Amino acid sequence: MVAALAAAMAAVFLWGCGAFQDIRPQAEEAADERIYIQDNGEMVIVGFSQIGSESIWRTANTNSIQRALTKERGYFLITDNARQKQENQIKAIRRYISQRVDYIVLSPITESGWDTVLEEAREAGIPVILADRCVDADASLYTTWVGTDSFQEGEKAGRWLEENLKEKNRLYEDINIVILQGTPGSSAERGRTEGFASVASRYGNWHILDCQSGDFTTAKGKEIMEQFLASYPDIDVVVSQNDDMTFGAMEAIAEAGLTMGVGGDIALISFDAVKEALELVRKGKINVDIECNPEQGEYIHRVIQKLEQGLAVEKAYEVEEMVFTYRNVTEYLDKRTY
Ligand code: GZL
Repeated sequence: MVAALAAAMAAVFLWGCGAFQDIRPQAEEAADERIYIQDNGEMVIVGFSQIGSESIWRTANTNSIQRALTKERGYFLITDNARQKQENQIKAIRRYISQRVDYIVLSPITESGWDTVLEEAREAGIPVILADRCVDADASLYTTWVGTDSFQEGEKAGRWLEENLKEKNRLYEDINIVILQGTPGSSAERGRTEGFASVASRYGNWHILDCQSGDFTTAKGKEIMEQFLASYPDIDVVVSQNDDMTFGAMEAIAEAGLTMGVGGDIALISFDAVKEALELVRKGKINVDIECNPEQGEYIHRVIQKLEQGLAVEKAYEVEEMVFTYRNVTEYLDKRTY
């Protein structure tokens, strides 16, 4: 392998894992599907530690990486499903180190607890590419991060609520908000929570009544929403940090005899923008869905290509994202593949 030594240029850090450099695959590049393989003609072996299969988004993320790192392109991909346990991810990384893979791709379930195992990968000379979520560790312990700006996603949710209340002349009314958070300590949960708070903190009349984790799953999202409804009789807005939890919350709201969405008793702000949720946006059942793009495989493939050819790579790469409401969702719905 030519280039694990390619120095990753440390970029100026913004929030989370760093500044963003867009390497969206260009049409002309995509035409050349012959992928760089190692000088010795062997396949590039990649060990992928995936968090689990907790959500539609996660499955789409796994599929994106498996579609990009194919045998036809010169890869031998080993995928491990950690079933939402950090200790399983650490075991998988140690297995990949002992198997002497060429690259490790890691989607870290939480931000902390990675220094030791990332040190072991560095000592073994194996570059680590972070996918999706980020780690709170020395940036020298990973080569690059391909992900999404969850703080910006949270900000977008706050700005949508601001605009929506302005349109209804309710910006300075008392607004009662509950938040269904994702996995505690994940960069996705932290970014979305802090991003939304950066807008909400400007309004003393926005009351965040409660904030609990539904762990990004439908079942837990329903359970927490039932608790919220039992505790707070006058909820105006639910901020749900992924569509799977939103689906659970919707069941709880309906079972409580309340309405939701555009013109409903409770407004729903969701994240991910998977097809099933965008259908509900189109029907006005979900007010707004903040996209988090799981299609990261092609970005990871192009990063590995650069590294294999001895080219420097940036410290962070962003995938593009939108905000969907009933106003714009229809034109994108049919293109949504997950
Ligand atoms: C976000 C990602 C989150 C999604 C959830 O970057 O880590 O994890 O929002 C998924 O659907 O479970």
